[in-house]
Amino acid sequence: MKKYTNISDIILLPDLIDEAIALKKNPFAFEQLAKHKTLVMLFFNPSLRTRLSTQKAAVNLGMQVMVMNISNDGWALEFEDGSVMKNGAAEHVKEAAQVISQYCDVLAIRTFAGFKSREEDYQEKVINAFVKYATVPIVSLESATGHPLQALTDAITIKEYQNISKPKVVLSWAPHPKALPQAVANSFVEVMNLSNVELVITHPKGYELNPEITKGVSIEYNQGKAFENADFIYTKNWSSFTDYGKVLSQDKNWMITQEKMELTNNAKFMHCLPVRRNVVVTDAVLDSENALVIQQSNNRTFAAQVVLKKILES
Ligand code: AN0
Ligand code: CP
Repeated sequence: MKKYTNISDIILLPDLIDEAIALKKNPFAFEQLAKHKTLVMLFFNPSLRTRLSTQKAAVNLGMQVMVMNISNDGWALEFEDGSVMKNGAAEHVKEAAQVISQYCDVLAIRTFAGFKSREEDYQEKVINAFVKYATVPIVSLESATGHPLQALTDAITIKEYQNISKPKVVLSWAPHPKALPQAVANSFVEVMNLSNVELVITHPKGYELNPEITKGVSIEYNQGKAFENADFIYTKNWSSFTDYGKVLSQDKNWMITQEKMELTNNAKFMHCLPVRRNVVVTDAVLDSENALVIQQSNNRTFAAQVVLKKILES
């Protein structure tokens, strides 16, 4: 693996999942692999799980880790080629990426959607600038339009908890007061498209995801109908793709409740976290035995560990 910024960087998903599960059983089996190697993690945005689990994953492989909250502590970066840097930005990504590369062996970056323009976000200007100018492999810790480490985690978790060979997996939109990226939903759809599952997406009209990503996936606007026979309910809010970055609905009827979970085939409940209780999902669902959110967050370590291992080995 040369980099991990996209689900398309995965070579063989089933093998990667099996290897992650093996690492979970024996996390220190490769503790010599990355001795004297360094991971730098740059955060343009907040994080709890990604920051701690990726650090833990690196340490499990014997790596050193340096973390920087670059938005607060670094110089403001310029990303446009040929710009006259008279305004806020003090340093161009062209230098910054090459400089950082000299201090590490893998560079991981979190950079959320800016919501200024759909074109800009879907061009992935920030992470692609680092891919272009850095001289070490890049790992996405969630970029403007994707969260591939989360999606790999989710595929691992589904593999662990499925009890039929082809489970029905429902990705359900749920309300949220703020405009959130499509990143988690996009990567989840992409990884499910590589998996042996029946995927159904349910959301209110107007919340259609990028049609290039959902091509061929069944969309059911009736949430209750979508939930019938589901084995996994994966919930996430996202803001509109067509009316880009807008919150079109906060309809409480889309919140995940115990009554809705009862329509399913005793489905497991999944969410990437952080989640707003009693807005996205009720306490009863989140506190139920069917909720996998804590187990999911544990798997973040092994998703990151298998990705770092693959990159270091290649
Ligand atoms: C972010 C998002 O929706 O992309 C990060 C999720 C892992 N969520 C929030 O900002 C609440
Ligand atoms: N799921 C996830 O990426 O969480 P953080 O934003 O806390 O890293």
